[in-house]
Amino acid sequence: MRSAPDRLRTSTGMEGSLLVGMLMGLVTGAVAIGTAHLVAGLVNPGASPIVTVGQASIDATPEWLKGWAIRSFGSRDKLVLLSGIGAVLVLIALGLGIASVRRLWVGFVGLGMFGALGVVAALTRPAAEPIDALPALVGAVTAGATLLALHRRAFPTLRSAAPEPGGGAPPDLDRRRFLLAGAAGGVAAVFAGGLGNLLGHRFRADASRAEVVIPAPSSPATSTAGVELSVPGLGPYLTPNDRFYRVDTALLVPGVVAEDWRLRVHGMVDHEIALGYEQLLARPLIERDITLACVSNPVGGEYVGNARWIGAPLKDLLEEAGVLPGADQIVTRSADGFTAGTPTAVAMDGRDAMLAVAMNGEPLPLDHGFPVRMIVPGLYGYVSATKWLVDIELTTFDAFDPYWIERGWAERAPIKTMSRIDTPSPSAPLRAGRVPVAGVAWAQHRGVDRVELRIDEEAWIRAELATTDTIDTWRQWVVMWDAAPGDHTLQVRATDGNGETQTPERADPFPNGATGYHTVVVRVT
Ligand SMILES: Nc1nc2c(c(=O)[nH]1)N[C@H]1C(S)=C(S)[C@@H](COP(=O)(O)O)O[C@H]1N2
Ligand SMILES: [Mo]
Repeated sequence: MRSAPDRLRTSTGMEGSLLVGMLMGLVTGAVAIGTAHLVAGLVNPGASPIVTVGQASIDATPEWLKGWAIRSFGSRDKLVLLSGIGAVLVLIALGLGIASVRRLWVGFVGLGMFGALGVVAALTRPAAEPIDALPALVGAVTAGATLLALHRRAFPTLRSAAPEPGGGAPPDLDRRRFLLAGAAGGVAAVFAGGLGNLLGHRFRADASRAEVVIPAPSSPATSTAGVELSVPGLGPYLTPNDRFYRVDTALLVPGVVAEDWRLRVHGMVDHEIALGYEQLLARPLIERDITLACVSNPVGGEYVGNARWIGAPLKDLLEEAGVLPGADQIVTRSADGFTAGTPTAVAMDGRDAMLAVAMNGEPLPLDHGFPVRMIVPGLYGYVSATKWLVDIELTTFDAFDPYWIERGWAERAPIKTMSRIDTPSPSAPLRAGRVPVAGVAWAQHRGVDRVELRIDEEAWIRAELATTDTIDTWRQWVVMWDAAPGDHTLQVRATDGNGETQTPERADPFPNGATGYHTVVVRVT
């Protein structure tokens, strides 16, 4: 007879071990599929057992059953079949789990058989590669380890005691440790599976991007002769894609496949529009150089870049949809649920607001919003530049607060006039003599008319400006400086096309963009 406290910790009985077995089976099965799916996400999403075993099962389903499924469920037939297969797998997992309580080897044999099935299903797919066996193998091995760990947590006493010949008293159970381990296993399985899914999407999006051909724009960008000053240490006029800053809320880049992409234009419009990627590419496309900036960019910071974008004008699309009076906000939504709100009046005022599909001569990189993002010259990214764009809703500022507005950032955020000193850098050794001081200045959609440099609080010196063919990009500037030995403070300021000069007042990026003069201290020897 057990004493009362002992009974509390270890009481089991028939139903107890039945439940333990079922949970053990479910968690083990989930870990098998979750980890296999994760590995597939890394090596080849098509090699996930969910795909390979699912496909093999569908292929092996007798015709009469398939016919019945199609007749009864139409286009959802495959989902129904897969759910049926899933239900069978759950039952098998439950059974194996229950059997494993007494005879752990039964569980291992079962896992071995499923692992083998997964490997065969993966390797017999058309165009299979040896690596495709990996997901099922890893799934089976981690599931085996999970089963062992759960069993040890559940029955710590069983390890030492010799197994009793069938029908003995149920083994002792450590319920708390088992439930904790089971929950941890379940969470890990779901997490691994979800991660595998995201990675897998990224794979497919990469493949889809490789297939994309961007048509020639009907309105190409004008020539850029003279926009580039060649000064060592000054960055290029067009920022290469792999050096373009990236800012978003996505933990993992959403993998959107171009062929699956749909855009909905709805809300306060006369008629909704739904559009696929090919239809978007078939529209007249414009090509423009536009400098994008993040509101979080500190004075002198790197969260700004200039690219040559190709896209379909947003205005045309909105005119086709017919914007209803009063719809003062365009809310754009991404595949991962991010939202931005752009003033309708700004998008419609004739500037080159576009649904961009290409960046610097390539389809949009995944990190920068493939397949489609929005670009609106003159507005910070968080109120305009939605990446992985899937939805455009005409609404009002009163009716909806987008992502960053909910978090306190300004509702309307035109880009503030800003200038930056790129060279000389404070860290580099500088020799006395004639040195170029150079950088960029931007005031998108107002244009940069003047840049001035001040050295050691003396008079402002007017910088030489690179040419420009648009008011939507930054402008490079340079001043030749006779640098004398000693420490010197360099400061820059720009004046926009409306004659307004940058304020010297220092402000943090929150809530609508930083201000102040970029100031660099250099040591000349
Ligand atoms: N889907 C999505 N789009 C987004 C964001 C985001 O978090 N998610 N961030 C915005 C912000 S704050 C900026 S500054 C720009 C940056 O674009 P980039 O990463 O291509 O430079 O994207 C905008 N578009
Ligand atoms: Mo941003």
